[in-house]
Amino acid sequence: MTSTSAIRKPALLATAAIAFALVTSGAPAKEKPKEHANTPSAAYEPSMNTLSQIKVEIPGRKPDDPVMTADEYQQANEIYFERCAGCHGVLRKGATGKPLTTDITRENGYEYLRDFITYGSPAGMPNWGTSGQLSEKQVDMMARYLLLDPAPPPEFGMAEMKKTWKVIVPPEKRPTKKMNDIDIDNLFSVTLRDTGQIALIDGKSYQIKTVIKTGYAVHISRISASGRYLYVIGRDAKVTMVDLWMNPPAPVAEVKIGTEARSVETSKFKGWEDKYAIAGAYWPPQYVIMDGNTLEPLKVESTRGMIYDTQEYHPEPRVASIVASHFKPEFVVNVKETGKVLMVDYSDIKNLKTTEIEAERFLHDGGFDRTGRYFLVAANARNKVAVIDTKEDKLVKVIETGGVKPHPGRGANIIHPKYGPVWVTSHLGDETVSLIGTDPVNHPQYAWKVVETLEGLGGGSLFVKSHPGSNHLYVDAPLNPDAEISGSVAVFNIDQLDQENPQPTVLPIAEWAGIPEGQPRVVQGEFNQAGNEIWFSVWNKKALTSAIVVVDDKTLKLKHVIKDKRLVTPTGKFNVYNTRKDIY
Ligand code: DHE
Repeated sequence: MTSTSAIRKPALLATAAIAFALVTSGAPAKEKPKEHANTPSAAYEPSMNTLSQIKVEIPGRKPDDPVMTADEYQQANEIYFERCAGCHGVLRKGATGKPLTTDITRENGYEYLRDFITYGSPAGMPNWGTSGQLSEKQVDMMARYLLLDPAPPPEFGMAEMKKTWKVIVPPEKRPTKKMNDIDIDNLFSVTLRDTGQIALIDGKSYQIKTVIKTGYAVHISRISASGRYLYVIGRDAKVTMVDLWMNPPAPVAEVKIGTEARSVETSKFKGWEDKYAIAGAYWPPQYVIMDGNTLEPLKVESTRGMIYDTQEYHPEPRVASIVASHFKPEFVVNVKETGKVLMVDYSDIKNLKTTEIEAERFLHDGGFDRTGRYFLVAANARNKVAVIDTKEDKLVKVIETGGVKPHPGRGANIIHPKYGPVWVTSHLGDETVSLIGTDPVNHPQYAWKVVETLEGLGGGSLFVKSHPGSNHLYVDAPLNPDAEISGSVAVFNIDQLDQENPQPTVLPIAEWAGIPEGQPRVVQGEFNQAGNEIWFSVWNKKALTSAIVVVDDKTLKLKHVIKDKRLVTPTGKFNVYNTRKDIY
């Protein structure tokens, strides 16, 4: 085991990552040094890859429009959606970045835009030109493109969805009992990001049971309450429903619910198990409730509307995380740009009732506390976490996390020796790991406060993980620029968290994987059903070898390395039991 001191570079990204791809007012920073270019935060802004593929035309010309061919406009539009829309919005009306509508860009003029794109700004706009990511020609093209009106991408309503909806195996033709010998509850669905596939891996033998084609740049998997069906979402907004009873498990239905999406979930409340699925889109800004058995789209709801605090209209509020309430027949839908949490009552979708909770802008990912009652969601660009009471349908509190850009995944629930039950998040922008008290009944003095902060390995952390049976808290740092850090995981001993300045053990996971090529990043720990081992993805470039490293949770020793040529760019892993029961 490597010692912590050798690897730790605590404040590595604290300042560099404070701002993430924001265009601020003021002049471009011509003197901007190269290292200001792409912080982990900037690199982690959404890329609208599938939206970029749509064909667009130059909107009606204005007399003083710059000259641009249709082909150039198309190319510039692709670059814009892939690199800029995540911050500045598909319609250029602004998100975490400033608006780039033509009233503003024309006021600033071509040269200003060209320099801004070339050199970036100290506040976080990447230096696309001087970093070499865009050529001089491309920068010139982008500056001219921004002086023209944007071409709004098409909507995607029920008619379009129905055209993509396929029931591959109708319910009546599906098996009536489990046809395979797989221990489904200990199966892992592993995202193979760059091949648009998932691998289903047996939690005991570590064998790949099957590989299934899913949507483009597939993102996450969620499991139906019964554990039989697996729902997967691609960034192209394609939902794939897999029947785990089939031999081998295979897709039984699919549908596209938009052009860009990130989240999917299924109904979990008693009496509603497996009844509905829901998916949320980045574009168009909407969520869709589907039949849980066939994926037939039943209800499409737009999220366009007013920002919770300024009460100004936002044209494209993206749907971020979605979870299913355990207390009511409700989905908890988190809307990024308007900062609202929607409690969508699915008990009567013909007369849909939604409770709209004011939370905080830029909601992203989150998870439940250990009781399953409180949902904690990161408003990452605001350095805050909002706590939602899913029993009362109310905001409990918005908490400053004390770090830069919290990114919990679903977070981790542990019992702190002093503060009782706490929920944990790490941060993209710095090394802070924040522990938030979650027990208003037995530990009211600590509830909804950051009771302790730990130092992880550095900025660029994406996920934390623990398990009720484990005495460890695991913190990754895959987006840290330092290869040694991004290839390692920090592990805190929960029993020792009441000691002064608890130090983690550092596990050199990438080294254990024994991959000589590339700079693989170690990402997202996921426990097996028993909670006695934790799996980490060793995520390399598409053409290079990747792996999954299995760690014994008791001894923190290497238990197994899964290597297989089908394991291309593994990232998220979803253990069937833990995912359907919200254990993390
Ligand atoms: Fe994710 C969850 C959005 C990039 C791996 N990611 C989420 C969720 C959202 C989101 C909204 C919560 C879903 C939910 O719970 O319903 N992710 C985005 C982005 O917008 C972003 C920043 C950029 C993009 O263009 O997509 C992005 N995500 C990534 C990655 O690059 C990761 C590391 C690798 C990959 O496979 O794409 C990645 N995201 C994950 C994982 C989860 C996730 C593994 C689920 C964590 C969990 O524990 O549930």
